[in-house]
Amino acid sequence: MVKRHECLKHLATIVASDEIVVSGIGHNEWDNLHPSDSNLFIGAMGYVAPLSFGMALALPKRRVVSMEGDGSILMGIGVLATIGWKKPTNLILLIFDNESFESPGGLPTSTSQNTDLVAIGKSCGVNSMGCASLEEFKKCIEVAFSSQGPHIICAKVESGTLRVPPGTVDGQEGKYRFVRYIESREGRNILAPTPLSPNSKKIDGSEQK
Ligand SMILES: Cc1ncc(C[n+]2csc(CCOP(=O)(O)OP(=O)(O)O)c2C)c(N)n1
Ligand SMILES: [Mg+2]
Repeated sequence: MVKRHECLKHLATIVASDEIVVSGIGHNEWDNLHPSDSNLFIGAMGYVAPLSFGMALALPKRRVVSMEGDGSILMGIGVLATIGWKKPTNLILLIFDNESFESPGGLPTSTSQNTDLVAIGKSCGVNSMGCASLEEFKKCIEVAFSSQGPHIICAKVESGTLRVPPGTVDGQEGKYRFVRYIESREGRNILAPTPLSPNSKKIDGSEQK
C-alpha cells in the first residue's frame, strides 16, 4: 500500500495551476502542497464526484480532478453510471481507498470486504485503474493525464493523515474564492446578484440585461 500524502506530492508536480481540483478528504494536505484559487473543498461525503462531474460538463476545456475517500465515493456511487454514460473527457476521479471511514474513527467500509471500486468503474464504462504502490500510482497518473477521460484511479492507501498547518480560508470563503476565480477566468456570471426579472416594470425606461 501507498501513503496518500506520497500520491499527493507526486500529483502536485503534475497538476497545472489553473486546473480544477475538487477534494473532500485530503484537502488540507493538497492545499498545502498546491495552493490555488482553483482548489475547491467539499466537506460533504458523496458530493465530490457529482460536483466534479457537473463542472467537467460545464467547463469542457478545463481538466477537473476530483479526489475523495472510499467512504465518500460509496455514498454517491450511482454517479459513476452517469459518468460512464456521458463520458466527460476532461474528468479524472482519484479515490484514496483505505478501506475505512478513517477520519471519524476507522470503522471499515465495504471495500475491506467484497466491493471492488475499479470493477464498478469498469462496469460503468469508465477507464478504471487500480494501484497500490507509488510507482503504480505514477503510471496511472501518466495515463490519465495523457489520454482522454473519464478516468478513475483507485489507490489502495494506508491509513494516516499528515499533520499540516490548517487552511487559511473556511469552507464558505473557499467556495466564493473558487466561484470568483471561475467567473473571472471564464467570463461567466455564476453567483452575482440576480438581475431584474424580464417581466418587471422598469421605472426609469432603461433596458436591463
Ligand atoms: C454526508 C456526510 N456524512 C458524514 C460526514 C462525517 N465524516 C467526515 S469524514 C467521514 C469518513 C470519510 O470516509 P472516507 O471518505 O473513506 O475518508 P477517510 O476518512 O477514510 O480518509 C465521515 C463519516 C460527512 N463529512 N459527510
Ligand atoms: Mg476511507
